[in-house]
Amino acid sequence: MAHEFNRREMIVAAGAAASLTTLAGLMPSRAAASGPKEAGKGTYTHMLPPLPYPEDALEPVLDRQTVNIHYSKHYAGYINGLNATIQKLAQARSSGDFSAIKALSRDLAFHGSGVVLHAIYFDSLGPKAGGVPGGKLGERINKDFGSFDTFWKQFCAASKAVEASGWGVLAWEPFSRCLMVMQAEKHQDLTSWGAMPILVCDVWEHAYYLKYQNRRDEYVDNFIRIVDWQKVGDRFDKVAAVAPEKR
Ligand code: MN3
Repeated sequence: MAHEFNRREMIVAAGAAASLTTLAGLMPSRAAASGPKEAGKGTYTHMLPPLPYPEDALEPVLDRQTVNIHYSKHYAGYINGLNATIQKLAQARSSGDFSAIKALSRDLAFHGSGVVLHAIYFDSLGPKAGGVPGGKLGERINKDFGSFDTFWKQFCAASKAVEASGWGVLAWEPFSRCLMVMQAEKHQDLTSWGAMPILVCDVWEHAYYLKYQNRRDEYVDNFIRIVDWQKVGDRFDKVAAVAPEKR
């Protein structure tokens, strides 16, 4: 369900949003169509896109209530937080008062990364899940990891071992032109600059606790049953195509 923004929230600044617009190539099509929207000269806002499948489409791996709360409360909360942060940064530029810049920079990274990762998470899942990736993504996984099974073992191990709240991440790293399995603590920590996530596993407790309680490993082991590899492959094709040539 869409988050309603008031006029105050709609006024955001271009400078901070610019870093996110560079991620347009890896964002899901619905999210890209939903945000950021230009709201006047130099202003942008992010909107919560519609969930691309029914809330019960991921059962039995993820129950309807988990998907509902995760999407309409947590994901929407990060969008709200990002828009508020961008607005505060615009106000700081207008007033010349940058006394809160350290906290605002942290909020920009936290909420901005939260928005990107949740967009990719929900757009990578669906009822047409299962199997293994084909196409260029399948070829690339075999090249960079040896086999799909080896890749998936590393992805699951990384996801399970995240300290506290965070993510398992499969990312295209354009500088080295290779796929990488990474961890993210919170949303923004432990990244490698330039890496573009194409598949992410949310291991914050809000993603699984209603159904799995403390059994994060069981949730991660079941995650493969709801990954839509066609969507992940399409995202890989986009980011690999726009990446710079190897030096
Ligand atoms: Mn989450």
